Amino acid sequence: MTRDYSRPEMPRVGDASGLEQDWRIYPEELQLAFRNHSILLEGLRYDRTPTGMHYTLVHYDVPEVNPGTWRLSVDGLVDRPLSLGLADIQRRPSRTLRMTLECAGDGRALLRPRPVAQPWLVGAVGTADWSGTSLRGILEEAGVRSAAREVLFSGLDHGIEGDVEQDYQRSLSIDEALREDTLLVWSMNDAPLEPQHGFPLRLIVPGWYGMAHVKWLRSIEVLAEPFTGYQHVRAYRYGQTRDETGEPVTLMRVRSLMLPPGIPDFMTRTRVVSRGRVELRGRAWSGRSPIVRVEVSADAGASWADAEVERQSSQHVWQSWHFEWNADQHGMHELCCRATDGTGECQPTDANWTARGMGNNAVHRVAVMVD
Ligand SMILES: Nc1nc2c(c(=O)[nH]1)N[C@H]1C(S)=C(S)[C@@H](COP(=O)(O)O)O[C@H]1N2
Ligand SMILES: [Mo]
Repeated sequence: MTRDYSRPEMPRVGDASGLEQDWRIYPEELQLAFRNHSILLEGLRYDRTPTGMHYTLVHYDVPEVNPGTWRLSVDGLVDRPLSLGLADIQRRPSRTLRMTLECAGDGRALLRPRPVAQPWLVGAVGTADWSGTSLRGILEEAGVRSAAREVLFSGLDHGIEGDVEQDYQRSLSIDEALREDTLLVWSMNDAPLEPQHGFPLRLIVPGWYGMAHVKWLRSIEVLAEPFTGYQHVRAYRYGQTRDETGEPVTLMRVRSLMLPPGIPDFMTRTRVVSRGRVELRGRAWSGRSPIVRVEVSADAGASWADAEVERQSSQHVWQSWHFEWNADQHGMHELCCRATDGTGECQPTDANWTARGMGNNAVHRVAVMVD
């Protein structure tokens, strides 16, 4: 099934190491940006992101699924392999979890040099209510054998990436898979999953960057050995070159975003506000712990002041923050925000550069003109 596409006639963009030194983006990146949209920053005002404003990321194509004939197989190191229809799964005990989800590549297109891939600026994030059943219940029914190390999740989507033809596949350790909040969900924001969000069933793994939440599930396989597929050992790694293995990408790093204040200039999105008091607000999250602090700078990060941070409404959900800015100086300003989580991690001023552009959680910057 895995085929090698490293043939000279396959078209490529970027240099040999998959990087681009220039600011100008390729048409191929624009094409990906249209397919995979981020949140509109003004959408940060909603506690729960309206489904159509939630970011989406689809590596290959949205697969065609007939819900009447679709089945989920559960096999590998289990005592009783299962083949479940959607109705079988929906008859199980259900729960709803509100959760913030962010793509690990968020912020990639702000890096220099720029890794050529889905060119996220900021806002590959959203918060939704996900309803489904615990994966643990299904694994217990199948009877996981004691030699189990990992659980592999395969999607129905198929494509070519990094010269490798593949199904989209990710695994979890058996401990992660058995955590109570790891869910198989069929609903987003009280409606059936939209095709682009994984209809009919997807995995939800709270705290993890987006790649773990496998959409369009077709199979769950319990493994005795760690999975070494493309999305694990190559794509989602923090390495300084594309060949370097680096640390695996796992939980979401601490991050904050600001709702752009005032009104936008159409072309550049530069903001214009009137002189005086300006209410700044936004959201902050981390996959590791609640947010304990958000700071705002009105001078491009030279000085910082504390914003007020709301308590987390439930685990795994972003927190809102607000700050009253005394905009008494005419002219251009660069507003910034940065968050700190309960583990003490704070967003860096300069990006964490990696060859695949993962986990760039540098401070959010917004250009504002005071009129
Ligand atoms: N089967 C499958 N699952 C997938 C993907 C994919 O391409 N195929 N993309 C992953 C990535 S990288 C992200 S960021 C999230 C995006 O989820 P969303 O589109 O519902 O926001 O889905 C993940 N699950
Ligand atoms: Mo992602």
